[in-house]
Amino acid sequence: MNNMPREPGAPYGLPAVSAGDRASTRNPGPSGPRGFKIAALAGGVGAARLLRGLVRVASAEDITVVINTGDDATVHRLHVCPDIDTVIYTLAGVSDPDRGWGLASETWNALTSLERYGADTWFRLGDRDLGTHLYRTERIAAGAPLSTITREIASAWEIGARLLPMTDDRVETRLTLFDDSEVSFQEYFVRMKNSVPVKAIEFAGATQATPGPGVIDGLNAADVVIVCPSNPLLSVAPILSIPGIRASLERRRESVVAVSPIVGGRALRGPADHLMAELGHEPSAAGVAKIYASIASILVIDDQDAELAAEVAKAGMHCVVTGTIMDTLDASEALASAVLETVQSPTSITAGPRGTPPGNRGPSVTADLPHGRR
Ligand code: FO1
Repeated sequence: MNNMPREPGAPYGLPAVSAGDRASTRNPGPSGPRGFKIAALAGGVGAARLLRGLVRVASAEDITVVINTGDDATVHRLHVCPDIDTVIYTLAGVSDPDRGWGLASETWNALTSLERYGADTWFRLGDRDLGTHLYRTERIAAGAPLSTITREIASAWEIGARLLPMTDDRVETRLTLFDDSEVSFQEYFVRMKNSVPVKAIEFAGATQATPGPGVIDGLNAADVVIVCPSNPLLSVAPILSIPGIRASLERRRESVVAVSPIVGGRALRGPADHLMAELGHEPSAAGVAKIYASIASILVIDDQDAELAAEVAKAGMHCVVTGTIMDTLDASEALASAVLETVQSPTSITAGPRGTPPGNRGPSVTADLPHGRR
């Protein structure tokens, strides 16, 4: 663990972010001292928004991101990795701000041509985005592993953080519906607009898969592991299903901090709230705590859920209450700072309200574990 002295108002072991760093939208470069290692487990848009804040308060080269690939799909014979691309495009500052996925200023001419021919176009690939899928598909056909291709694509977008697919093997998230039919993640999420109740989720191929190169080492070497505010059952669970990953977090759960994707009983994006209910979990920050208690010791929840802090503590996690809605870059940065601060001392955290610049935080609400449960 890193024991660097902490500057006033700075996240743990990291200096306060300068105004210059905050002004830039694309990889501002290292703003913290080298050596404080951060690993993150990431799904799509929620994770990408936290990571865009993280690269502004920590040195990008000290950040390792393990990304879900259970959502990957073959579309028009192209290999599409939605979560990897969402993280890359967001960190590069080129993602579409409204959709959260795909590229900004996108056009859809190829899709329109496909429509003319009567092809299936429910999964929309934009013209600019197509280049990424064409490149990845060609490289896969040439025998390159997904981890190598991801490094190449991230490097082309000048991403400083190390982005790792959870595995180089094919692992597919599959959902069983109440009529016992089985659908892929994208069929459920996009085609069915995640509006059908789900009976079970499976990560096909997971038991035979191995973690991608650097994944276990990156998790073990990190001073802190962040579980990003992604869907616990559809985005984080596939990562944990890869043999070895869950165990590596369980062993060091004291320095694993999760951020709840559920705010006020609702998922900010996607189906996490109703999916949790359908699969027997309480759709709340307290329900998230019960899912994560074995792998993480700290849960960051939103101000709106402050009254759930005691329940989170009862589930066995230290609870930190702060603004978690990342509707601006500053909010992403403030949350990233607050998350890093939690590993300093979960019982005396100062995480300010949403949008409060680092170094100018108000008091937070924290709840500690019931006596004897540390
Ligand atoms: N999401 C949609 O809701 N509709 C789409 O047509 C769609 C296409 C798409 C293409 C490329 C890509 O990288 C992502 C895309 N997404 C689309 C997002 C994706 O389904 C989800 O965001 C993730 O899989 C969940 O994290």
